[in-house]
Amino acid sequence: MNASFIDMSAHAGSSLDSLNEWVAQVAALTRPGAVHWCDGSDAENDALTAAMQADGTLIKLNEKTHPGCWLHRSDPEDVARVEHLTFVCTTDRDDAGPNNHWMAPTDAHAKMDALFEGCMRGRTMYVIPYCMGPIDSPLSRCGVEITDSPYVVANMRIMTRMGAPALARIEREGHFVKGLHSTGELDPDRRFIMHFPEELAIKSYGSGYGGNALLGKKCHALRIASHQARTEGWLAEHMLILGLKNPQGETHYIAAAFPSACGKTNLAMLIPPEGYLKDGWRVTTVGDDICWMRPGSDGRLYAINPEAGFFGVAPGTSKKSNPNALASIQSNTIFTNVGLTADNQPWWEGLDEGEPVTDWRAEPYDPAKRPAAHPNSRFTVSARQCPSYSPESENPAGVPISAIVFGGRRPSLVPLVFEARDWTHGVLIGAAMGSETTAAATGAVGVMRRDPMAMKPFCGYNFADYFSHWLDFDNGSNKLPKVFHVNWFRRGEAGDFLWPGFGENLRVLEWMIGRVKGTAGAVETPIGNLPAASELNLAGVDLSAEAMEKLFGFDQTGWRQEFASIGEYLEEYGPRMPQALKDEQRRIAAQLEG
Ligand code: SAT
Ligand code: MN
Repeated sequence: MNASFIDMSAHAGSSLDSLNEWVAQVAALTRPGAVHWCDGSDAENDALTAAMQADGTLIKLNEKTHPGCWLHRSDPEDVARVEHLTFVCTTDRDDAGPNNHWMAPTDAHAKMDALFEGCMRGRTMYVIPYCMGPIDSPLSRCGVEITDSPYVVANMRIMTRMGAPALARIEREGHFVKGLHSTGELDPDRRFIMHFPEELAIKSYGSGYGGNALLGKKCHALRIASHQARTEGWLAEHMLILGLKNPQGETHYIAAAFPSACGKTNLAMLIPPEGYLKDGWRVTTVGDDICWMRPGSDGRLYAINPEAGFFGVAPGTSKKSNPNALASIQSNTIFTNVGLTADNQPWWEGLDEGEPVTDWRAEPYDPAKRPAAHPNSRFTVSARQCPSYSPESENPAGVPISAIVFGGRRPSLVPLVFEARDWTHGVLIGAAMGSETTAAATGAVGVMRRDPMAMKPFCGYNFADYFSHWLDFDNGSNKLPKVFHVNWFRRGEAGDFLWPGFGENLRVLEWMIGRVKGTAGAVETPIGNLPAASELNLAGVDLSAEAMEKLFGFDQTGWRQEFASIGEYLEEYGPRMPQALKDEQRRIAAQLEG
């Protein structure tokens, strides 16, 4: 590792002055024993990995079955995002909005700098230049994360384009997002994730967990980027991107927003049901979590995946639910907080093969005590290892989006799929999204909350302004995608899921593309267009009468209540909430009265 140490002075005099200056300031504050500039090379990664194996940060998994795979066990109190400790620090509190925790930037800097003071003594400070998106794409944006966690370095290497090419782009552009991170003492009482959108800066202290510590991901690519996107005329969204190829050989790209741990990875890697496969239908994966979109010269929205890897939820991933993900994570993967089999293979609930002997806390597995894998245990793997990986992921121009899909976990009321009448209605559908909470964040699981566009934890500014920004894309010249809402999680009276999901979701995507092309029919209702009974191919799917009614029906009384609640929600944002959205809510509420 010493060989790849670069003296900070190596960059002096170049256009990296501001980067050098910032690194020097951070070093003066945090007092590391050494500074390492990451170049992203294999040699650097090998050296770091060996050091982490030696000190127990990484545990080698079965090299025969899982070559190049590692297990990391995090602190048991540090296993998920911490929304209550995540702040957006804007000069004006209203710019952060009721959707964010807020602190004045000067107070936040003072609080964080006190925590960072001397925190890297005796440790190595890593400087990670990274690019979110293909290195040559005008849609991509760069950042630098400074961290004292080698685990973060190893994950950032998989999740972003990290190292020398990113540093070269930063040198060319002269600007970047500044992210400062330390695991600190991992004390939940000394843990904060602070964002300074006006300064394009992030400070994160006290957690080593993914969304809190891999600053390129949620902190940069969503919270800071959503702010940048608003000022620059694009969108930074919590969406997967998939390519859907039909038997005629046409590929349509779909972007879909679901809250964390609601199946984005599964949908992005979907394998069509047998008959569809025979006919030539294919799904290719561009991204599973984040989507940056901007109008191209033809007025269509073009999207890139700013990430280079997947940070997916392990539990529930199986040959049945997501064979592509399972195939991806057989090698060169970092597992975090999963269980182990007797022969050192990774194991989690829902894997459907093998037996755990050790749980994620390194104790003998006892189902009465705790699950083998933490419900939010994760795998980190390069996107290129996915059998459905789309080479279009590297296209600097991005891919044209034909449809945008919103969805959440809704056990009742919400049908399988419906289509927005137009863009404004689509924005309302996104703004009104609700979902049950999951283990991806600390706090109660299974509680219904509004999670507009799956961005509740990730929008770096006031939701009212965010909805205005979305509405502004309908400017008369853009050719915007059609907008849909799906609900894979509708339950019956007995509590069972009514829709089989997974591969069968392709049937719903097929209907959407039929709508985009004008070949599929729909029934108009006040909440939007539902598939006419004969228009969604259900051949070979066994659905009960209850399922048919609940998945494809429209419950006027239930929706009347839902729209009253949506109206109240919009009012919470006061006068900043765009009138057009309130009018749309009122128009539909009035129709529901009829
Ligand atoms: O923890 S992450 O934010 O990286 C993953 C997620 O919750 O979506
Ligand atoms: Mn996510």
